[in-house]
Amino acid sequence: MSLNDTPSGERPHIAFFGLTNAGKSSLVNAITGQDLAIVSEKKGTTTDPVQKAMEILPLGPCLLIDTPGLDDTSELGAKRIARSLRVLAHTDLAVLVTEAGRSLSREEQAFIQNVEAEHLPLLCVANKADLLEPGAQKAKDLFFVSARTGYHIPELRETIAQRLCQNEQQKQVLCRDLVGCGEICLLVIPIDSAAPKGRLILPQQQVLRDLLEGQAIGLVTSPQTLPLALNKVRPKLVVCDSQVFDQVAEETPDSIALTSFSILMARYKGYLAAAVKGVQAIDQLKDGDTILMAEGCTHHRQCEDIGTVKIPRWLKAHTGKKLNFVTSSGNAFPEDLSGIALCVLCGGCMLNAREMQSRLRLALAQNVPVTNYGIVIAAMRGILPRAISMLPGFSGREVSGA
Ligand SMILES: Nc1nc2c(ncn2[C@@H]2O[C@H](COP(=O)(O)OP(=O)(O)OP(=O)(O)O)[C@@H](O)[C@H]2O)c(=O)[nH]1
Ligand code: SF4
Ligand SMILES: [Mg+2]
Repeated sequence: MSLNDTPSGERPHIAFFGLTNAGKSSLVNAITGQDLAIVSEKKGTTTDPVQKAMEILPLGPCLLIDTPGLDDTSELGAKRIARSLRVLAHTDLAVLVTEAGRSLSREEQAFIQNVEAEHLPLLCVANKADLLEPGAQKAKDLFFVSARTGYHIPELRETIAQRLCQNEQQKQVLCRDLVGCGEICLLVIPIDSAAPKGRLILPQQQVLRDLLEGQAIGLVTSPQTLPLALNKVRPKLVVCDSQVFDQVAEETPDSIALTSFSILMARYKGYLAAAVKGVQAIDQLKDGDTILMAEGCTHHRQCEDIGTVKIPRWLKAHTGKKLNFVTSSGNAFPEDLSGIALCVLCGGCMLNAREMQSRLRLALAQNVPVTNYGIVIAAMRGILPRAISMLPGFSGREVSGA
């Protein structure tokens, strides 16, 4: 996916699950109208989840994910099944591909229970309908399709789009609810050696885009020209890069609302309240504690060394403790968090809301507090109450000592 495409975190994730040979890969190909996935009569052809960013009508940009079979009995089968199930963490709509004319297997039934436990939308389709006797395609709740003949494929695309549109309508906006039509939002973006050459990073682009959609006026300044900008305009909201939070807080009058890109992202991805609660764990950190810094992308990170160098240095100085730091990146979030005292998530602009919330649930289930980059920086600088108090549902008093 190029930088000009819709980011994967913004695309609904549609994942296809099922037994080996059910026709998952064939169905992905039929829906996209392209030979993306390898198809064969040999069981276990797909060995790793394969994802592809696509535009399919009438849905628009989305991410289709083909997975290995849920009944893979090969030597590596258990690992492949675990990888398939891990895909559920970032799936917005699960499609269970069964075969027409047979009843659900034990694995398929267990999968349905798994999806229901995650409160995830599920679509069950019975593939290979072409092999049924005419008139036999009536089973309740099952969508009869044929990847081979194209039978019901346009209807399946429509149904997928409808189910996902319901999700989209419930989505949290990024910042346009904070700055009204015609009001000014001033973005403070440092252009230093850590900034990528020739472009803005994704959270900055997304905030600008959201302001435009809300008919607000988005202005951009560097920290150096912030005083000049504030002399010329009176913004309703200032949004800054977390790294310059303290300088921006000092120079922005208290009467102007101030927050960071990272805090807006945590709200957008649905875990801000938990992250504000989780940050209070920094005051309980002890010598020898290990902190997990979880980044959402792999190499060519857009956030440079903020998670790996700067926050660790600032946290050690703030707490005065001898802390250890471990890092995870991309989709490789560890399932076992034993020995982790605090988990600090990045803004997660490359990941979808479900993935961020699933990381949160996984950590909280193991009693590991979770917070995020911008929140931990704001808390260390003593400006967290101010940085959240303008957000609906927050007053700033959520932060202890505020
Ligand atoms: N008759 C018929 N055969 C189909 C249909 N869809 C897929 N097949 C065949 O079923 C076999 C398995 O298809 P795949 O798409 O590779 O199945 P899969 O679920 O991805 O299998 P694994 O990757 O092994 O888990 C192939 O021989 C396909 O040609 C269909 O609608 N009708
Ligand atoms: S590290 Fe996180 S916030 Fe930074 S660019 Fe990657 S996904 Fe986005
Ligand atoms: Mg396959």
